[in-house]
Amino acid sequence: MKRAWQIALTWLLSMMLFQPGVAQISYPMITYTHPLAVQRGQSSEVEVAAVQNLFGAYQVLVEGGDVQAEIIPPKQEPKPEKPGALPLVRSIRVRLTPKPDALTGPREFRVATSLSISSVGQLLVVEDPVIVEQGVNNARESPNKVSLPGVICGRIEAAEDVDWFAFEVKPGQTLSFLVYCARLQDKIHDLQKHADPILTLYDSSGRELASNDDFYFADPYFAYHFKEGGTYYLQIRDAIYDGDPRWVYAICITDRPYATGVYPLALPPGKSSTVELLGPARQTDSGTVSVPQSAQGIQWLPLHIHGKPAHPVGVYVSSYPTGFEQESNDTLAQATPLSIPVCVNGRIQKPGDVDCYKVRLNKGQALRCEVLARRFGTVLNSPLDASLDILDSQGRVLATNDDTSTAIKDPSLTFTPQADGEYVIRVRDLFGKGGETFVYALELAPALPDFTLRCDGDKAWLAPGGSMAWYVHVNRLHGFSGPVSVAVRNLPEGVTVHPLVIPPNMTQGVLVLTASPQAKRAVTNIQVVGVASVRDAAGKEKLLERIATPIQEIYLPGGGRGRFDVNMHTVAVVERADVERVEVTPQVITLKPGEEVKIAVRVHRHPEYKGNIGLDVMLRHLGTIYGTPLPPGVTLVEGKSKTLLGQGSEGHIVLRAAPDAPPCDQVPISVLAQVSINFVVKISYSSSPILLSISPK
Ligand SMILES: [Ca+2]
Ligand SMILES: [Ca+2]
Ligand SMILES: [Ca+2]
Ligand SMILES: [Ca+2]
Repeated sequence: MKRAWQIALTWLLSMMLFQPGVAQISYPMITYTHPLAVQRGQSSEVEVAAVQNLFGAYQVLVEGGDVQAEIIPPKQEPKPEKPGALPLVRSIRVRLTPKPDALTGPREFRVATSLSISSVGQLLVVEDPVIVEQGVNNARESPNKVSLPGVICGRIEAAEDVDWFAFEVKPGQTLSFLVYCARLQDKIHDLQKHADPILTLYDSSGRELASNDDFYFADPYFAYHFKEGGTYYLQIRDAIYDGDPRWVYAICITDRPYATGVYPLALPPGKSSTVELLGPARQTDSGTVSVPQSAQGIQWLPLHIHGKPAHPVGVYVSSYPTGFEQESNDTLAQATPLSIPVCVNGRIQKPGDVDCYKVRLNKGQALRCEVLARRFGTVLNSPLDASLDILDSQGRVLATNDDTSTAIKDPSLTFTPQADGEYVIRVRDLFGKGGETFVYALELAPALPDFTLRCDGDKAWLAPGGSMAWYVHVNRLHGFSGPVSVAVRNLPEGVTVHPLVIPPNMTQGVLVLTASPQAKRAVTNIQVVGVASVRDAAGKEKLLERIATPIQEIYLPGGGRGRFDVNMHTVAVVERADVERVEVTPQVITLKPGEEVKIAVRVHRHPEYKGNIGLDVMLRHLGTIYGTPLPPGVTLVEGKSKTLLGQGSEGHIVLRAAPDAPPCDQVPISVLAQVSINFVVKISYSSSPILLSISPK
């Protein structure tokens, strides 16, 4: 069997021998993994499929470090369809081996090829044996017979596809049925429409016993207690009978205890805590969760039941002391007293329940209040749709919030009291619902200067001598107004990044990653880290470090550029690119307010790449700016710039400083040379950074 590099070499040689084509190198966009699940402690083979090209795949990086992955060489060497073209590889086979004690649950992964790095793919680590859907199972009369416990992996592969499974149950058994499907599709780059699975249980006479559509967001879950033994049937389909060959699913069926959630939801770090188990198949009342000392924020941690390891649960780890609500606390007079800072655990335990807390606040000292209960795209899945109010002691509502943002349905707010005194914080369900599973954590802490970072660009792949750009966005919080220094940790050998400081009057900056001309093929997961000096509660200066959340571009129906948070941030050195280098002159610019500068751009193409190239200084799509390094008062003069190079290689960019542009000092900007892959996806290669200053008037 040939190794990937030998296959790549064969291909490179073939490129030299044959007529050149218009090779547009994209990144592979992983669409599905089938089977979706792999059993821990076992080696199993899965198919990983992608849009664009997986040719030259040589390594799979799996999140978490507890799953070994090995690419199985193809039985037949991929051949190009046309001489000179790249062989097209739409799927690869990967052998996955999760460690025996690997945490069960979803994992992100990426495939590194000699030409690129893929978008994020998803796989699921499970405890029980994997059963793969076989043949025609579209009717109750022709089901796949499965033995339990097990994890059924299949696909809703076409419109009107309905998958039937039959299994034997012992009298008195309680089984949990848990589906992973829709919630793994949100991070998939190129999946225009998403599945909405619905799961239904039938007895042998065709009577419906249980059904669920949306429990974990769009994915179903239910449990059923079987009084009588015998054969039972399970059906899965899309809620509107739609289908797609890329719609893979896993149905985890077990008779072990299963908790859909725990109370308390907020746990302290560095401790083992006893928790109440929630949900119809918990089978026992309590378990324990051990939180590592280093854990912080939303976590997926193993639950222990009767001292034995069970499945993981989603919890929130707060850096503040944890507290508990004390019922009755439905009225202002009954409010549970708290001292700040605190992360208090509460539950809207029946319809109409209201939870009130009272705190003493001083005039002018801002308080941050945040509810954590249910967050799309995370493991927090309380049914509570919380609403948060701040009231004065007379019961007047001073501040209120339902949703932190369109993406975060949990409420949060910052409240600055106008007078010293006692205030009440009130939590309830927006629609007056409630129940034992309606748990939440409420974090109350002084609103101290802070910031968060997001990075547009979740992956970069660099040919030797080449550069790519990422846009880092800073969200300054609670009066923080200082500069943020940004660096990148764990870059592959031969890759460097230019220093970036996002000045106080800017909210974003560009990171230009560059591979040295000698850099060899490599791939690593990296971290983009921001550091800033802030004042703590005592007014002392301290350094605050925040890690950027990588955001992956997602292809939206209709051609929009969507974005979704992912966990893996990856940089690779590849063997070649369509654009080898983007040369810009000058590289250091000082403008007076009102002045213009012309930047000459020369694109060094790969000899094989003859297609169109466009230039820009901003990351834009359909009129929306997703990233710009330009300081305030500096604009791109479109009319004087030559950005559409067609099949040429030379252009220019004209920038203008407005007459009132404020001064700035050596702000890095860069020029992008863009190759269109399709209507939506552009691959942006970058120049090295240009340092732009504006002198004071
Ligand atoms: Ca099917
Ligand atoms: Ca559903
Ligand atoms: Ca309550
Ligand atoms: Ca209450």
